[in-house]
Amino acid sequence: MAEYRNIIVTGGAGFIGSNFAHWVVKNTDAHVTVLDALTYAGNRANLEGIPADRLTFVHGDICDADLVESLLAGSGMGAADAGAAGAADAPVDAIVHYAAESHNDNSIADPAPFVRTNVQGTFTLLEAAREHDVRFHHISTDEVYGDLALDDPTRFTEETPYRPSSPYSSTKASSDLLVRAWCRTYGVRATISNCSNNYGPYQHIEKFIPRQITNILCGRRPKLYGDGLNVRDWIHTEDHSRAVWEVLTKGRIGETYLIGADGERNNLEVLQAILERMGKDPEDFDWVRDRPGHDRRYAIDAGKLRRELGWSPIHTDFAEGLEATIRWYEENRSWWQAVKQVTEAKYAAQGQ
Ligand code: NAD
Ligand code: TDX
Repeated sequence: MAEYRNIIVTGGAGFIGSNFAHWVVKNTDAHVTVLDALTYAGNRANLEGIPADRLTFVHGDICDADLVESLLAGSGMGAADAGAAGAADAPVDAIVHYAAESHNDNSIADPAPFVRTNVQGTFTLLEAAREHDVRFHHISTDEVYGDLALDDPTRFTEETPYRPSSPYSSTKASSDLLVRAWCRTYGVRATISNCSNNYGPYQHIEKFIPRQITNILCGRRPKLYGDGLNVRDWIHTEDHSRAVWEVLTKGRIGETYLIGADGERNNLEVLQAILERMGKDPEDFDWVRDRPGHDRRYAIDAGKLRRELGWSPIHTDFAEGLEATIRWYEENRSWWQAVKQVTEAKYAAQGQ
């Protein structure tokens, strides 16, 4: 099992990256250096509670080759928070790459930032990892495999051909291919994980579950796309973090691992579970315009991860995980309230 002392977590101020940063600090001895541009989706507050001597925060762009190079060369901490300066004296020995433009609807409205961050940004990091021979783990998505029919008996595996549908998923697929090529051609010590839909605390309220919870909390009606029968395979973000750690420390170089927790549910079911838990009538929502190119169903077979690395999810009760997530948004109104108006105005302009 490989050991790491100082890990760069790109996108560590976003939803899944910040959950991973908290998990690493709580469960390992590694120091975390977060590199995050703090786009609309990043929030420095997501990292609150992590002791200053375990975290270095660098406010910067993964497309900034000079900055990335200086971080790996050990001279880039000038951009770090004053409070955390000097906390990380060990050289960076791994990059876990979460930073991305991550929302499908945004990619349909304006794909340009997706090509820049997801493709150019991954290229920039890979070049630096190659130069400094740093272990690289790439966070990707099940969406690279396209979608499945509702009655298809199969699920995605590591062998499923790539067939991305949206500007978002096509840029994630592109970044995966770059990682594979850099691994094979240049010997970059890389792995890839493709995970299903995450839920849990700190998820931006543009995404399905927190959008509906916060709609109800501020007296708006939830919004369901299309016929509501699209299926997503839900996993609690803490289970994703645990799986990424397994792949980082025990995964075979050059391999891809699919991460999923057998959590298939259609959107209508999930929305009605939220309405019910929040004391609302199950029909108290609006049907809205469907997403163009909307993927029908995602489903992950995580057999390889379970067999090879011994991982299994601990959040196996979706109702319980959803309940805790609802509570988190109820108790952390100040975290989301300021961006609710602008998020909903954007959706309203799209008829959603
Ligand atoms: P998010 O949008 O919540 O967070 C993305 C973070 O990246 C933000 O903090 C943002 O500031 C940062 N960022 C964006 N552009 C940057 C740049 N150019 N330089 C540096 N930082 C930048 O996203 P998320 O939902 O936490 O997703 C994280 C990763 O996990 C992504 O790679 C995504 O493709 C992948 N993923 C997400 C899911 C999901 O369900 N949300 C599922 C599977 C895989
Ligand atoms: O208001 C809504 N109503 C609705 O019906 C929203 C925001 C979404 N939906 C539907 C669309 C999808 O079928 O809910 C489902 C989930 O939507 P999103 O939260 O936008 O997630 P999805 O498009 O499935 O992508 C997510 O999982 C894979 C993440 O955003 C990606 O980053 C990840 O790669």
